[in-house]
Amino acid sequence: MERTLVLIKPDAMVKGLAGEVISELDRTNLKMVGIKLVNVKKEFAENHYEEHREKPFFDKLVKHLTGEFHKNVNVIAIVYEGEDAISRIREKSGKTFPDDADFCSLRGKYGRHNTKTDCVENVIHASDSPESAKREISMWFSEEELIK
Ligand code: FUP
Repeated sequence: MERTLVLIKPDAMVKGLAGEVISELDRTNLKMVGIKLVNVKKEFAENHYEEHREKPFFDKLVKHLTGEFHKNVNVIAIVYEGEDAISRIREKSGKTFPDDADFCSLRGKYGRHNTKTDCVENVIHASDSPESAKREISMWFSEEELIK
């Protein structure tokens, strides 16, 4: 049994795609055990993307998650639980870069590289390993906010 964190990122929120994303993720038949709307602050976004702190795209990544490119819109954070939850959600998400992602994946369908802002607008974040899932879930949710 695994848990994984999903974030519906500002590009998807501003385009009204939250329902579509959740419908698609529901088809995995994983159990949703936590969901909330979050106004992401800069320092929090920097901690979320800690592993990329030294990368040249870090600043853009943080600006994207805080909604700076998308009217400062909020983000939806969700925790899914079930067998192989991490890989099943990653498969629905598609590869990191929308141009590389399967056409039928969420990133393939709805993502883009915004050439004006040079930002990878890739619709969702999904934990990539049990270690990162554990760290990310504890950052975004308290124990009380998750269904037992
Ligand atoms: P993923 O786990 O698929 O979200 O991908 P990564 O953890 O490798 O990257 C996190 C975010 O950084 C992605 F959403 C997109 C962004 N990114 C870039 O903008 N440029 C890069 O070269 C790599 C990642």
